[in-house]
Amino acid sequence: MNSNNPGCFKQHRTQLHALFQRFNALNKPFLLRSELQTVFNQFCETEEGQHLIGRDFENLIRHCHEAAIHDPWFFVASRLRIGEWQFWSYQMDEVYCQEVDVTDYLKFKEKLVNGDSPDDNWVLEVNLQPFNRKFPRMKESRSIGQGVEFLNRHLSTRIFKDLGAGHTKLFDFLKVHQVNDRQLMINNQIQNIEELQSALRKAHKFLEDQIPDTEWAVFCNEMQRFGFEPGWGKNAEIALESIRILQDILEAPEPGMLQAFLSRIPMIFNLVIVSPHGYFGQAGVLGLPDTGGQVVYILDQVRSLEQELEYQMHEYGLDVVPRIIVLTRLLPDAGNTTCNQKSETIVGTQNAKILRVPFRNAGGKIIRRWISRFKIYPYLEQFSREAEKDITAEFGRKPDLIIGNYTDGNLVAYLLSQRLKVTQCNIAHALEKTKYLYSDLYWQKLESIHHFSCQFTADLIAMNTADFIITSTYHEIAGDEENIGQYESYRNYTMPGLYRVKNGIDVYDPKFNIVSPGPSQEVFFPFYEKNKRYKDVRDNIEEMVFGGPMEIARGELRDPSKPLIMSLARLDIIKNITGLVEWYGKSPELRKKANLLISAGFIDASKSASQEEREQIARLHWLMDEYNLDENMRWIEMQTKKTVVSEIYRFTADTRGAFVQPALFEAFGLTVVESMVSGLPTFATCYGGPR
Ligand code: UDP
Ligand code: LCN
Repeated sequence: MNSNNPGCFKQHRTQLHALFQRFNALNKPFLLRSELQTVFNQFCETEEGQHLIGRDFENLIRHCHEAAIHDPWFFVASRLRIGEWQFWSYQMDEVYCQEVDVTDYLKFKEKLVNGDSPDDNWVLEVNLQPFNRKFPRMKESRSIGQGVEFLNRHLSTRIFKDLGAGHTKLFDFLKVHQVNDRQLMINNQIQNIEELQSALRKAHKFLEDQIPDTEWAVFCNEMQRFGFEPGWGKNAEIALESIRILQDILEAPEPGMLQAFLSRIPMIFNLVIVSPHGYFGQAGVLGLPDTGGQVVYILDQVRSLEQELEYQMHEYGLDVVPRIIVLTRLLPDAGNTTCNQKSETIVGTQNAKILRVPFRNAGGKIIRRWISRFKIYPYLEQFSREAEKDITAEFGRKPDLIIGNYTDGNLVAYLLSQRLKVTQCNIAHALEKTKYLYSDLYWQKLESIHHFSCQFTADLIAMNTADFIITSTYHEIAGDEENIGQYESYRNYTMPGLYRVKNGIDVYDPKFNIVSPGPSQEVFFPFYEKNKRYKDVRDNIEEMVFGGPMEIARGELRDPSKPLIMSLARLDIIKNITGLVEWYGKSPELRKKANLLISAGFIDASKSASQEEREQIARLHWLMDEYNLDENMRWIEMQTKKTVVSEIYRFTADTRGAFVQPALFEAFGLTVVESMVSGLPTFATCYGGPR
């Protein structure tokens, strides 16, 4: 469509007028993509509508993701392709259209929420694009999330194009490596790139003459005389390989080689993983409020990371012990969990621990009880100060990498990284913005509970300061043709009365890298691998599901021969467990064919510390009463042990059952992969990661 031709739709004036009236008749200030498409499709079935098929206007509506409407004005946001947007305004009476810039579009939305405001011109407008201007960007949407590959390609081309400057960069990079004040890789004997090349030749020749498995310690003096320090390899064979790769890069760089070389250089020895909210512990915590997949993800990640780091240290000949600290909140009133302990060794690791730091109020008094993840922002700066002292005391130096998790952890990671000048990595797990419809526009209404003003600001700061971001899926960054990515939703948005964001994040930024989590296969495995299963755990579950009255259960299944439809999750509104119970309750056919098994929350609401959870518990009881479900449905309290939870999936499979993940929105959904690995047919929400 030609933006210089505002009258471009004039020939279909009457049809467009009729269509706009249909949009207007919905009587909503904002229309979603699905609403726009439905109205348009219905209109196209009419005689009048036929005229718009195959025209520019159809193309525009098909790309439209949102519209704001206030008679006679109609503004649309059109997504030309992933991450690329255009904005248009239409005057409905005149059928006059023109392209507008993002600020005008956002201003129009603000007006619809807050009315005309005299302060309009004083709204803070955030544009982060200029800060990234010099950094390379990807162009193809299929490259999104493959930042490392892209940067290696980019770097090797630059080294190749500008051999002098590129080589100097590589040389400077090799010089900076140290651990515990000990120089690694190259020493002062080598002062420039020519000397490096000459030393590499000498070392190459020397190493070729060694027996391959001769250890570095045997020839370390010769290597030191050439200018080389530990880090090249534990023995002659590996060190020779590293030297060859570097020689090849200096001769003619190539991305694969660069990646291979960079991944051999030991750079991370001490790392911090930040996850402040919820109950971060190793037992008895999963399913408690704000405590689920993130804890599972981090503990699994710590074990793999430690193994990988130990392997690297060993292979590259360093007798350094990698150390990992998971930084979380100390909760004096921790119920039956260990979250009131200052520190805890992580099971299955050599040198990884959980370190807990309390939240304090302005007077310095420790906050004793769990508080919702939405309400912890006032405590994070003080938390990060105290944590900084504890971490540096623990390591005896600053860490090499700080990984944040979720909005609060990413904000703390940012604060720590800025102060300590350390590389910052973010993992969002779940960006709340896309979970709640119009959460940015109507933030004021949601503020008392959700405090999105803090949450989205923290997200924006952390995602822009992060050196790299790990996501679980492509979808999390960039969505798909029909859905906007979770990160993409931060590109431009407005929070009327607070600030508007013009360029918040660019999904083509190479800082994004996809690493999908999976379930631990020691615990989660298919139901038919009978020899790996624990009979006593299965028997207990059988009793819990098909047994009689118990304090931790409600409902008694009258016909245990029916397959089980099963779901388990934290009892948050967004998980929509109550939705599933309602669908089941309303379906006589389903009730005839299958039983429903729910494992979530507590049966007795007074056991819960969370208002949201208590409300969901009350609703579950109400639904069971309303639909008379006590003979078709068994509701058991949340199960927090992995051995039990994994067996519940397999037990469900034994009954020829299925798993349902009915969330209103799910960022990734570990239960979905746990269920699939267990061999269960799995039905998952189409909103978010599972898609
Ligand atoms: N989980 C559990 N007991 C419960 C609820 C959840 O053990 O009552 C575990 C579940 O097996 C999974 C994690 O907690 O490993 C939930 O992760 P998911 O990504 O599905 O959701 P989240 O809670 O992180 O939103
Ligand atoms: C948080 C969530 O809400 C889930 O969707 C993820 O699977 C989990 O974290 C782990 O990343």
